[in-house]
Amino acid sequence: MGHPVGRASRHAAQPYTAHPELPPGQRLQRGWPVTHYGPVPKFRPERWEFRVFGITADGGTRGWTHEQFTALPYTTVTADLHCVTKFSMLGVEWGGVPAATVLELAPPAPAVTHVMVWAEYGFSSNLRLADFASEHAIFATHKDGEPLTAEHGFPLRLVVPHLYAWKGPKWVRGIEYMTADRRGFWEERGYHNIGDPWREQRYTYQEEPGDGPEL
Ligand SMILES: Nc1nc2c(c(=O)[nH]1)N[C@H]1C(S)=C(S)[C@@H](COP(=O)(O)O)O[C@H]1N2
Ligand SMILES: [Mo]
Repeated sequence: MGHPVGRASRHAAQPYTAHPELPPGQRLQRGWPVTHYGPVPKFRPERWEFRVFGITADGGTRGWTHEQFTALPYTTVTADLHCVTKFSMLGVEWGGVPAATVLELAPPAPAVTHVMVWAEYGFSSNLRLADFASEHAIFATHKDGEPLTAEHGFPLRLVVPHLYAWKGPKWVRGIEYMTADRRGFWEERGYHNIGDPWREQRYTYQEEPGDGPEL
């Protein structure tokens, strides 16, 4: 494990971003640490469902079984991962279903501005619809060609590479379309509502008017 850290390989491994440097305050991590709150959930395929609910275009909800969800078109996205605790991993190849595919198959109503991403045990993270709709946002089932391990989010994790990694829940189970912003798990607990690593938006106290709902 571990990615080459030379500059040339960094550029080769990171085709999508224009940034040649690490985000401010970040350092490179070799290997792949496990970072999350709470226990690792057990995957029970017969009970697993990916749900789209909230303010959908047709007013209904949409559910995919694990078999159905993993049968959706598979793509890869190569991206860096930036944890707010200051480690970054470069050039990770995620494989899975683009968030844009979910938006297409179960579209939000026109009034929707934000998405709450829900995971096992009630973990959640809120995103602006535009961040969720990014062409690099992916519901990943694989990393570097291998299925995710349990501790890294199997069977499914969201990856939103242009934001800090907590904005990508592991063990994700669904999304809720919202017409107003609402804070997710870490966003309610001192972390920045938007979480752009390039602007070093780590903590709530750094928020400016308009960055997030009233606390
Ligand atoms: N469900 C869930 N997903 C989560 C978290 C969490 O606490 N719970 N932590 C996030 C954080 S802070 C990071 S840095 C990444 C870490 O992913 P990794 O453990 O695969 O490195 O997962 C994110 N996804
Ligand atoms: Mo993190």
